[in-house]
Amino acid sequence: MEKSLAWWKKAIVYQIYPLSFMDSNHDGIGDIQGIISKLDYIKDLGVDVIWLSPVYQSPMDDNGYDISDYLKINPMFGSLEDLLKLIDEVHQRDMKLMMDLVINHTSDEHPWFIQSKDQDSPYKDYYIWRDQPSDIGSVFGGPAWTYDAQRKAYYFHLFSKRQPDLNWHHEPLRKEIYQMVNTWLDYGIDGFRLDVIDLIGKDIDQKRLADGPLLETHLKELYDTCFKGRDIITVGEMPGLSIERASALTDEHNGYLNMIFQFSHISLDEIPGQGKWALKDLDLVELKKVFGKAQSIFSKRGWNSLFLANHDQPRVVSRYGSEALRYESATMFATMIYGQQGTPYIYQGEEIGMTGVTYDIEDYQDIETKNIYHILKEKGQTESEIMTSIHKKSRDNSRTPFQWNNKPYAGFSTVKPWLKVNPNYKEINVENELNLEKSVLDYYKKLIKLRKTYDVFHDGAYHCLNDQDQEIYAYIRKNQHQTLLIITSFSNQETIFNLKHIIFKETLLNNQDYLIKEDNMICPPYFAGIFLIGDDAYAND
Ligand code: TEU
Ligand code: CA
Repeated sequence: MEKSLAWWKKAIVYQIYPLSFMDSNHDGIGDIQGIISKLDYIKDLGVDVIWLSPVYQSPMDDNGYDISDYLKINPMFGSLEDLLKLIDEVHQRDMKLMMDLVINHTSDEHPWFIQSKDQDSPYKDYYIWRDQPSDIGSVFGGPAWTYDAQRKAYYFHLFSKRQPDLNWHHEPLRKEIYQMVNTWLDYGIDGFRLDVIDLIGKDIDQKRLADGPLLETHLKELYDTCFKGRDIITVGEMPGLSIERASALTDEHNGYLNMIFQFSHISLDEIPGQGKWALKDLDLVELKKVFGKAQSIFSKRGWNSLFLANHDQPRVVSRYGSEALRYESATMFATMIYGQQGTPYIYQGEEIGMTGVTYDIEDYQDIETKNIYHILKEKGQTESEIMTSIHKKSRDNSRTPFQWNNKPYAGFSTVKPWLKVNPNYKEINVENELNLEKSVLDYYKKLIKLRKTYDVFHDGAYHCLNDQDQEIYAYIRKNQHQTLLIITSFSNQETIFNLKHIIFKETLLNNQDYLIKEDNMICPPYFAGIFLIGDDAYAND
């Protein structure tokens, strides 16, 4: 079945983490005016939509994912006027702006929560209160229940204890949320990324949290009250949802969201069931299996989002690739993921191949990292075991200030930033990338342009050629007009890809030179290439 190609299916999305993007007023904190000053850079990349992580009023316990007023802008980022200006400047450049919507929980400083502590307040049921806690744990470590002396009861919080979960069973709360959502849409923003939205249907007494019994009921109400009839882009972050369910919830006819961030591929480098800090190497065969499943399921129903990184995930080069072969591995991963079907998401700095950091524990700012350090200590892990996990997985890996140039603080600010700059900024920065003959940035631009030139990236069928190969990931994208072959090597050694039956027509993009000897392509470490090939029997499923 041919799919209609809504604009958001062809769009390239760029995520901005405002704290770390650009500081305009010299306080060490990124801000809205800083973003405005860099819009031409983003436009030049070929971006269509900007996703802005939260800039709302917040005590910043979880860097803004703890909101104390949904309709106010945090003064550290600017004013509502600045935000309206941002919307306007984005639109003037023919781009769109998507905001973050964090409605599973608020800050403990939200007036609703403060009033909810009073048994007699009209807000008493806005949050989840129980006389006795259960054994549910919080995502950031420790119990998901905290006792409140005023209310003389426990409130539920799946994240930090300063992020109480809203009670979605309570209709007046839902109505206030919808009103707020519509207010933002009426300001002229173009859509939302919905934070941990798979949690809003939970039934905590049955211990059903992600994809809970009322998820679809609430999503439908949200859709009918706020999204329906508006030409916007919506993506739901759903860490606890299966690929099958993600496809159903994004169905073109009776879905509630355009697409979902689904995390099956993200958890492959952790020991199953032991959480993100229990490290395991990525297995390429497993990765192909997960991507193959998603490509197949979404080709029939719903729509996929393509991402490897965001503000919660470590930098791709350091996580899966090679810092020594930074250009090669950064461009290879981009080719591998953005060659697939779905809407690409680029996280700020990915396009210049920024890397992770190995700081001392004192230099980390992230609440999850700080918590886990103490929890793993108490569990008896050694300092070096703990720091190995933190260096690999801390969320601060991707939150270090954006590296614009080789001036102090990487051109992000003129004063010491809120989080230490990655010491490699003199080598890795936008200015350098613009001067290099072969740069990650230049490759990203070419890749984005290519995606916009060939519709086969949007509508072509996917077929993996080598499910069981441990080094090379090769797949076909095919529609009635073209057949593409995408070859990516996950090896830091030279590898061989056998080309028999494949008739090359044209090389559309490659990150390095390759050699063809008889039937074989000799691929250098982290090779990536996209080729137009002859029509053949491959992509028929
Ligand atoms: O993240 C949701 C999420 O699943 C995280 O718990 C993720 O698993 C975690 O960061 C792993 O380290 C969203 C936001 O993206 C994140 O920044 C917030 O901290 C979280 O929700 C709470 O709002
Ligand atoms: Ca600032």
